[in-house]
Amino acid sequence: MSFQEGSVGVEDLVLLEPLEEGSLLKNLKLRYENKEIYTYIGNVVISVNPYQQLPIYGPEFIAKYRDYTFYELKPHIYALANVAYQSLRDRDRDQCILITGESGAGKTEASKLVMSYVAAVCGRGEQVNSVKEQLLQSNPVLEAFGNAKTIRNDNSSRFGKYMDIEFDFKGSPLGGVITNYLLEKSRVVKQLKGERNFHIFYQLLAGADAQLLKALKLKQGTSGYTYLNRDVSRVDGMDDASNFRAVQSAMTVIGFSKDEIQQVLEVTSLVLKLGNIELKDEFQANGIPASGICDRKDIQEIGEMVGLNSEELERALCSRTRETAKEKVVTVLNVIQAQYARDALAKNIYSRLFDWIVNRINESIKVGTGEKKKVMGVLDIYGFEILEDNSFEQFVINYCNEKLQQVFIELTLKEEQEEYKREGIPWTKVDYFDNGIICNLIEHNQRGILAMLDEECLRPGVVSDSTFLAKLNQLFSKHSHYESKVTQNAQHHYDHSMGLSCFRICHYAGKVTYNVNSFIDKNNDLLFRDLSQVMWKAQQPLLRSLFPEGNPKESSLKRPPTAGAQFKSSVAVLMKNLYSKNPNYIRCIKPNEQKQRNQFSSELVAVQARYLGLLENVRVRRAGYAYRQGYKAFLGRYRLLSRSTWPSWNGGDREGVEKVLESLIVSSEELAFGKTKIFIRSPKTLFYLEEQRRLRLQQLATLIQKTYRGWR
Ligand code: AOV
Ligand code: MG
Repeated sequence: MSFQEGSVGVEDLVLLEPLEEGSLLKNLKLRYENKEIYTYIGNVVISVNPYQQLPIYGPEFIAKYRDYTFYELKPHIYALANVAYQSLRDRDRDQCILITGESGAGKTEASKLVMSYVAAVCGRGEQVNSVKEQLLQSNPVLEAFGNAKTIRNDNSSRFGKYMDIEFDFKGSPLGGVITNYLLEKSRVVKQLKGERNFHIFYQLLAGADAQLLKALKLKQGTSGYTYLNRDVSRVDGMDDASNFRAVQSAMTVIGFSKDEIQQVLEVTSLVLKLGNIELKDEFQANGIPASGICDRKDIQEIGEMVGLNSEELERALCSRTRETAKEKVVTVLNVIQAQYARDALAKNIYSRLFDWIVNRINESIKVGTGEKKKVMGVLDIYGFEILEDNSFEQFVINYCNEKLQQVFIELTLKEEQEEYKREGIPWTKVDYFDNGIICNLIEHNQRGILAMLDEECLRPGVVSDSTFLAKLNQLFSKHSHYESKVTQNAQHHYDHSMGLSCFRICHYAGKVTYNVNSFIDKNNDLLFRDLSQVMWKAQQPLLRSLFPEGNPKESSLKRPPTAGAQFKSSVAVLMKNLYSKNPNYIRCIKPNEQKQRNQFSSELVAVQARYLGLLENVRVRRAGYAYRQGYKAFLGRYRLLSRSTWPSWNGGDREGVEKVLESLIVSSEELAFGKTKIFIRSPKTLFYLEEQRRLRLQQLATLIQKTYRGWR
């Protein structure tokens, strides 16, 4: 059924027969087994992680895809990148590339393929090359600080990333802007069994020479650090030491000064050393439990390294000052509270360092505001997560995916229908699920779950995760996408798998049960002021700049927005940005849980295919037309195929297109004439047209050569 010689299965699922889940999976499997990891649904690319290096990348392939139109070669990310780039350059249409899929499905690799393709085809010259280098080198730096080995992926991005690459009118890159979302900072102090902390810690300990280690007051090897899991320190096939050198050199290319790099490493080392500060029980004279530091060595070394008063740090770790309008009240912290304060400080320092690094990169790649720019956005963001134990992090990640699904629905499905309507072409209605109701459940300004959470966080009096849950239960007891033990009871179907401290949301991709434990805490994301004040007093400029609220002149009453509110507003900005661009989709699929090549688990893929909405996507495409183009552009490209329109044509564009198509063997069912555009049902027909055009061009070239010889 394929339109490409020598291909396996169908290259475009639009051509699938019969159209159902089983055949879709079979087709993906067959192709995967033959190392064809890419498949289209119209202009959407499905990518199945090969877990092996395939010989389909690099300059030779880039050159090939650059010279052909979308359906002429085998499906490839390069083809998608090419269409996006050309349409940006030639048609002045801002683009975005949305890459989704679950952890380990290949999103980050796909985003790097897009970037390397665009870098290879766009502009030349010393200035342009240096911009390209900076953009590309941002990857190793962000991965060192933002990626980690997890059970599901040895190089898992623990943050979401959106990057706008900006071009001038000729299509040469000028620079860009990176936005990062929600670094998983809990990883800094604790990792699951079999997982690692962020790569940079291991890179630093493996790659720093004796002199640097000494300056950073570190010992070689990972075994001496509490914040680094004991059970894994190395990842197969990953060379931490050489990656450390690569990161340093990438930072230099981007424009970090030597001094800045040193400060970044000092702060990184500071986090490790904080973890080694052991706390012990102490009691005040009146018997009240307090806490103290077991061994002052680490805290003193921290003090020396970044120039802060280690006694003040100790005091801030073990006690807390509350300020009221009239007085300051100091309370001592018990060991559990002091450990909590220490870990909160470590997480805060690291996540603020990460934000600082992103900002610093942005400073280097920033483009002047005066210039007119064309933009290509690349979004590489965590896919939908259903873990055994789902918490606040999964909740916001899944919220983001719910919003992305909404963009997908609205832009792809609705746009498609609306375009047919505009063009006056009959449309067979395709039913699809509109997930607006779920988005609303989470994000509604007054009555959404996030708003309820904020309300609880800000409410005076005793608040807890359970008062928050009680509120949700009361408010959403009748909501069709909300469940909890309480509301279930009311509905008489009792589910033993759900704990009392849980609520469940029926996401578009499936049901997810969230445990409310520490929702309030994570949303509040507060750092005791004592700690930020000590950090702000550090002599090291970088560390100091990370804690502006530690400045005593800053009002202590101003409350920073909650984590949920921040995330919601950054998602809103992202959505606005995406809606203003022409979307291109890469849907990544993980073929097996073992990270193994040549293994395709149909069950695992079926789940992903469902929540990526692949079948629905094909249905819409099929009900419609795979290809469409304005009459003028179409005529421009194909008019040489008919004697009526070549070499000259004086009539209207639409009549011209009719003449061209009359002269070819194209069934009328394949075509629809809209008000401004011609619609072609299957890619096959397009491929046929392209082939005819190529033959005709060859013919014309020969003709010209002959004539030219005749003249001589
Ligand atoms: P992710 O970005 O989707 O997961 P990655 O892009 O990091 O997943 O891919 C995971 C691993 O799969 C990579 O480290 C490669 O080993 C392999 N891989 C992916 N794509 C390819 C490819 N095209 N060719 C060869 N190997 C590939 V996460 O960031 O965890 O959500 O959080
Ligand atoms: Mg990733």
